[in-house]
Amino acid sequence: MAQKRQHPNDSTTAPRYLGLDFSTQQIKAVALDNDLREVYSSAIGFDRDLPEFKTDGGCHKNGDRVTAPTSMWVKAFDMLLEQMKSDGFNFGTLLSVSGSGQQHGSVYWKRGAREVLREGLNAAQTLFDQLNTSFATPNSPIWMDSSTTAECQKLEELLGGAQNVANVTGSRAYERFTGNQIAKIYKESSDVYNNCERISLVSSFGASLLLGDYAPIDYSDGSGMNLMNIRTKEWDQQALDACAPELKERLGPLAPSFHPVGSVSPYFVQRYGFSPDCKVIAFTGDNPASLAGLRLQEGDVSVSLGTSDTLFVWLKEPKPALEGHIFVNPVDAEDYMALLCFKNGSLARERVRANVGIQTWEEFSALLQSTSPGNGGNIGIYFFDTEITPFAIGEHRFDASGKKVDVFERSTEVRALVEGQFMAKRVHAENLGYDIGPTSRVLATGGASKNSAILQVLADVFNAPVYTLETENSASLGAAYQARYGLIYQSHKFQEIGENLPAYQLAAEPNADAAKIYTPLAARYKRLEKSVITSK
Ligand code: XUL
Repeated sequence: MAQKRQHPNDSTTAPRYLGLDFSTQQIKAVALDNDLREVYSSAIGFDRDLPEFKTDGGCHKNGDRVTAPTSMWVKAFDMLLEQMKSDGFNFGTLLSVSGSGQQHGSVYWKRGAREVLREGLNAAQTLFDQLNTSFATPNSPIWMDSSTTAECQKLEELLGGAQNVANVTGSRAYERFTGNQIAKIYKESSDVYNNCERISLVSSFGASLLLGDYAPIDYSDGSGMNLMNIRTKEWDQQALDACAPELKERLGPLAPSFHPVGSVSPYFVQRYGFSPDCKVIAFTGDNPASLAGLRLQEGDVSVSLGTSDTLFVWLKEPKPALEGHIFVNPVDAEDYMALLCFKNGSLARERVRANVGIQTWEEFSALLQSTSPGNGGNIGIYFFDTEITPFAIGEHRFDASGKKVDVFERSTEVRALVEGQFMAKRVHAENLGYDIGPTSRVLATGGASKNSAILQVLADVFNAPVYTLETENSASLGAAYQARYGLIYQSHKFQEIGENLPAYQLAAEPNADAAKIYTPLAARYKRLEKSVITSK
């Protein structure tokens, strides 16, 4: 059964904005009213609601090749709309729709598919029945695929090295990035490539369904392909040529993430009662959409403390590096965002908790609070699993003199872990161009953001106040915000749309001497981290 939630007022005729999220395991819809309050949500889970596609976690894994059936997404979209219809959702109230998609995944439209989208859709039939033969390959590679190491090496070689690829495209070559995925398809299945008329990202694919035509790829999600120049916001010809011939025409144009790309196609007007004036705002990637959903501002960092930890950093002047990703900012195309993933998040926190022989987070907090900021100069680096940022593994402990030691006393160990994790975040954010300023804020989300002792360390290390907020569905919410913003961006700033929304909760403020302690300690951490890096 689909999950749904409906506000009692939903049958009203007041204006609505719709955000769709095409994520790895489900498609979700969130509708907001004019005050951006959620009035409706519904979701279709791929494994649960579409068992005929036999996916596990929304995909098929074959070694390091990971794909999803493209037509499953089409069918899920049909089901989601039918679900909304049977819930009595009034599609005619929608002024605009936007969406987000799992990043990097790609869709290969077959020659002739544009014609079907534009002219051939019959409102009496499902999209699935009419489009399931419109793809040059039935399987879309997704972000979990890691089978393109050879293509990455080739791209870095042809563009003069990893740092050069990062300077142009915002990231060094990554296996899941779409250019390398396209290069693999071209190399291994040239018939698929030759028979393909347009390549969409999952995001622009979703927009194309609604638009009844190929939607442009947006700047932010386009930054996750290793193909777009993040400064000129144009395709980089050298990168295109390194991946496959005649690629530019298959990718089509690019657009700012909050721009209207057209109105919904007559199919949706006839079948579901959308207004013919309902605008489609460019769809974007789920991480950029989440930045919008969190309502990040210039100077802000968001830290999601989950199984792995993820950082979004708002940047004015990006400095691409070998770790992390720079994307064009989804709500201000002149600015940028950095995305940093730290694999050793909660699992590492849980492991250290177990290692020091305690069962609860209360005891963990008590040990943390029994030690002083700066930990007497002791620094720990805990990469139990091979870390992504940086690429390194192992437990490393250093005393105040910089000497490697095998063990710390229990409370020192706990503080070393938490300080080490947050100094890593600060150092890598700074490496990409982040600069802690007087108005900087840290927004903490995820499981560990409930722990105030941990948040105090976060505030001290970043020397900035820490706020928390509930963010169960920041991607679909961000997409719905973009739907609203796309109608008014010419006269408003993105931040203005959220003026009536609840404020964030202040959770921790930095101690007066935080900068004095952590600026030099973070510099020391940076040097020590370098010394434990395994070269890639
Ligand atoms: C980001 C990434 C994932 C997907 C998940 O680079 O690969 O976060 O976007 O949906």
